[in-house]
Amino acid sequence: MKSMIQVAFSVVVALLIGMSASLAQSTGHKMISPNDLQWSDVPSLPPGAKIAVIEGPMSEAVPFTVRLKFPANYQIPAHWHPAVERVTVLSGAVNMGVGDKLDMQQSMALSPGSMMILQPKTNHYVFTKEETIVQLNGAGPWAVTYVNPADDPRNK
Ligand SMILES: [Cu+2]
Repeated sequence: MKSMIQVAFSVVVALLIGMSASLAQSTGHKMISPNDLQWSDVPSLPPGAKIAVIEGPMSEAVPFTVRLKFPANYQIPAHWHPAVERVTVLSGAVNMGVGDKLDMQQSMALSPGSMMILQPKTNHYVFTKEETIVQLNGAGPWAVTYVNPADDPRNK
């Protein structure tokens, strides 16, 4: 009988330890340094961009934080998102414009420290002249919809 109680006790302890471990994973705070970032390709953007997901995933209804790295002379044709897009420039410069078609004459250059907050379903475009890193904050589920479907790299 005593051993039964001991077994039951250790099962409860094991469950509690397991629960606190998974709680720590879902609510634990994160300390991220640039060296921790793992960069990968971005199927929804023209080739050349890299993404590092810090918080997410972007496909679920949770807050996300990602970094995007664009090479020099990179362009993202006009597109929109289903939710508010918050862009903070970390390095380089991002040129952004609002409209249905990429127009290099109609844009604003955002330098490091600058931020842009874009409302859902606003057509906008991006281009760079130098390598640029931005941070994107928003809430999923995220999507990129191109004004002209032919611009969508997933259709190529
Ligand atoms: Cu965008």
